[in-house]
Amino acid sequence: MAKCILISYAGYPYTLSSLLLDNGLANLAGALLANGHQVKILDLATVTTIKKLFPPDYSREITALFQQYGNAIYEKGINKLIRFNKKLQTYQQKRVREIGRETAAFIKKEGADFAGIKLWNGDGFSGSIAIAEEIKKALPGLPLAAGGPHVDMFREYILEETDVFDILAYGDGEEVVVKLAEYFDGRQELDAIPNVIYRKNGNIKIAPVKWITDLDSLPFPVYDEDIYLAMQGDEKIKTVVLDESRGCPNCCYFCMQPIKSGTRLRKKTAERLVSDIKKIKKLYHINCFRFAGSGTPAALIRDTAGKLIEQNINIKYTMFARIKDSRGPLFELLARSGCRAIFFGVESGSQQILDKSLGKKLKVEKVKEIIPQCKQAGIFVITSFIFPAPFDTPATMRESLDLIYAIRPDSVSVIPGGIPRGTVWDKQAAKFGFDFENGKKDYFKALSKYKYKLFLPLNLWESLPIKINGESFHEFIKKSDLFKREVEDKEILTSMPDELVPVAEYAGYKGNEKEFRNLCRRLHLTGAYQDIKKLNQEVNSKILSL
Ligand code: B12
Repeated sequence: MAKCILISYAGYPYTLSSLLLDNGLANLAGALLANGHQVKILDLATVTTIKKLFPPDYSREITALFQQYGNAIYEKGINKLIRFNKKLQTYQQKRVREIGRETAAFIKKEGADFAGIKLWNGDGFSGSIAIAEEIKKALPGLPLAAGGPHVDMFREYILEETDVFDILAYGDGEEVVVKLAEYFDGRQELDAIPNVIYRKNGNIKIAPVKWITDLDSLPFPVYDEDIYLAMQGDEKIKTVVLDESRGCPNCCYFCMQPIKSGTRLRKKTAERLVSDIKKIKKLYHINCFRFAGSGTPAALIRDTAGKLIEQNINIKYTMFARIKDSRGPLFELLARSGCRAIFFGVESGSQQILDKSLGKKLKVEKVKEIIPQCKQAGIFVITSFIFPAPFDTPATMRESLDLIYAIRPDSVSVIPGGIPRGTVWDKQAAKFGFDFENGKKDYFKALSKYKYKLFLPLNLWESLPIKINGESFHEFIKKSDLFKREVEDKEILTSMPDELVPVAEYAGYKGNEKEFRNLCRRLHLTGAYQDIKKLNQEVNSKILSL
């Protein structure tokens, strides 16, 4: 039997969302334990990591800057902000190496046959490489496997960036991690394991994918404090993400989901979901949930909601849903069963952009019909918009803004259209007006390492070697910023994710989500770990009390 340490470092936890529990890690631990292996989870998205990455004098300096300049910080205070951002990045790059050494010391003390690292983008990726390098230095014989969303997105590009990981794993990880444990135990051939990517005789080998077809066969996720160590105290916000469905047959041109989890929709049964919820409530006293699927299937959530009401199970939950599957009466049922927020992918108010640029199979008229029904049921509605997308013009921007003003969602998420690897946009890039300045490979390599400069306005973020609709990356993302500002000017909130809606409610900000969003932003951007801890304590005490 093998012992595995699972590690996840997603970079500086820049949103409160980062502090929610990680279902991927809990599932992997569940799978290993169910097969007789040993496991510990080091989830580094914690309050302690915020403390480590943001020294008190830096925290005071940035707080003073925000106080001094107020809203004028991006104009009058911009040079100071740029200098601060650089200084903090340099500090964090050094400090993360120390986190790597601390992690290596932990593994040494615990003893392990291999480490499994979950990879994320931005400083999560560069930081995880630094941590892995420190582990390799201290424990040269310890095999390192890596998986997670960043591997799904970039696959073999990661092996071109670094050779610190011995094996990468993409797709569903529950069966793969068990096979890896057997491999490190000497009972399994690497060539026979699905979903793995590794170097063999100088070449990169990508094993074929295997999706778990029956999601009811997934192991029960493990959040025990002695396994999932960050469960101790108030390091995390104790909301559990439930894997109710995976895969998506829609294949919208821009979306990574079919690549990450396959084109076939797979789902748990309502019976299994309700049994998981009951077990999580009983074992961990947690009553706040979020569904993980990119669009929780309507029939599944209807059956689940019915059972929650029937069995008098008191929870709050949020999810992604599809407009084309939704109906008014469903929302009333969901609201009664504890649904607090739903995130809908709308993406554009222009039918032409939806059809030609996004391949979204959605009618603007349907958006106008469904969103008010969902709001009417008392559910907090978030709609996402991709702006700009290929072929967007000032006229289609107007159409999107007009749609937003007509339906007035409770919050809007705005992102510029990037090209996820493997999507229709990637495969037919030229047709959509994407022009890779130095070739596609160069673009994906740059994207895989792309650093977020959270203190700075988007136009000061590093550029990427791509032109979109004939414009530079900078010009393109500036338009996204402008779109967001127009929405905010009409008193519609932006950037409030669904999973934080119940958290805001527990923290006493129901109906005042804008203030909550601003508070969280300020606390995370100033490294105010003590205040974040207090917030976690307050929220957790309510999540855990029944
Ligand atoms: C639910 C969710 C969350 C939840 C749960 C986290 C999670 N499970 O990843 C919460 C709210 C905590 C969260 C937070 C964040 N998220 Co999030 N989240 C999602 C979402 C919607 C679904 C993820 C999910 O539940 N998948 C199912 C689970 C089971 O899969 P999984 O966690 O990836 O783990 C499986 C495999 O990856 C694999 N695996 C993972 N690690 C390893 C390691 C080894 C060794 C092996 C063998 C296998 C393996 O096995 C696992 C079990 O099958 C996705 C978007 C999407 N639709 O996919 C974004 C997504 C994963 N999040 C993203 C981001 C950026 C974040 C945040 C950084 C910030 C933010 N925007 O909120 C934080 C960081 C969290 C942290 N730990 O610090 C990005 C990641 C992009 C990237 N390349 O890194 C995504 C893809 C959204 C996007 N398109 O931008 N998120």
